[in-house]
Formats: sequence, structure tokens, C-alpha cells
Amino acid sequence: MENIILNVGGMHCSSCSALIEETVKELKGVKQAKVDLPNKKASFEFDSKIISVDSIKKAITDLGYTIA
Ligand SMILES: [Cu+2]
Repeated sequence: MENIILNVGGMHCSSCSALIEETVKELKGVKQAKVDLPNKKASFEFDSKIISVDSIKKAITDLGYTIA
């Protein structure tokens, strides 16, 4: 398992952060997703043999948010 912290832009409220958590958590290979709304940071625990960081980033940008 690996951990990554991403800076996510475009979140305005707790439903934004919840949407990102739910969406990323559903990806195969992601074990944990936690979004820190006030600090605009998202941390993910994932298995790099199953999913890449780019796939996680893409899932977030596909929702309309940005990765700094
Ligand atoms: Cu929102």
C-alpha cells in the first residue's frame, strides 16, 4: 500500500469532498480516501500494483476539480 496527498482545487462544500471520497474509494485498488476540505488536500491509500496515481488524479479531474 502507498499513500499520496494531492492538492485539490475547486471544492466548495462538504458535498464536493464527499463526492471525491466516494468516487475515488470505488476505484479498484484504492483502500482509503480522505479529503480535508479546509486545507484542500486529499489523501489516498492505494495499491500501486493495481492502480496508478494518474488514474486517481483523472477520476478527480473528471468530476470537474483540479489537481495543483
Ligand atoms: Cu460542493
